[in-house]
Amino acid sequence: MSGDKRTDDGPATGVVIKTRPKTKKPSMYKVLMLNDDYTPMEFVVHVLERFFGKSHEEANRIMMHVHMRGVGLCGVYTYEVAETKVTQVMDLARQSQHPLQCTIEKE
Ligand code: TYC
Repeated sequence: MSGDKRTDDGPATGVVIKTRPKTKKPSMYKVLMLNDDYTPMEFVVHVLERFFGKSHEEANRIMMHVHMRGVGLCGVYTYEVAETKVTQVMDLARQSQHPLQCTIEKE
């Protein structure tokens, strides 16, 4: 018999040691919407649906929160995605001649 039973103290084989992959979680950034006196409520709701994937109900809730409190959270993204969302919002607001502003804040 000379099969797979270990009978000496030779080097162990087939032992897999899991090493932690050296990856880092990306920093995340909040996209915040700011209130103003002129942008129509429906426009803000539209923006939240179109660029932040919110349902009509959630978009309304966020818009009203911003309207009442001055600032509100649209979403949390990696830097490049957050930056793109802000650009998209500001471009559409400018085209539509609304003063709507949104900003990025590191989480
Ligand atoms: N305050 C605006 C109004 O009364 C509505 C509004 C809500 C504007 C949220 C901007 O981010 C905003 N028409």
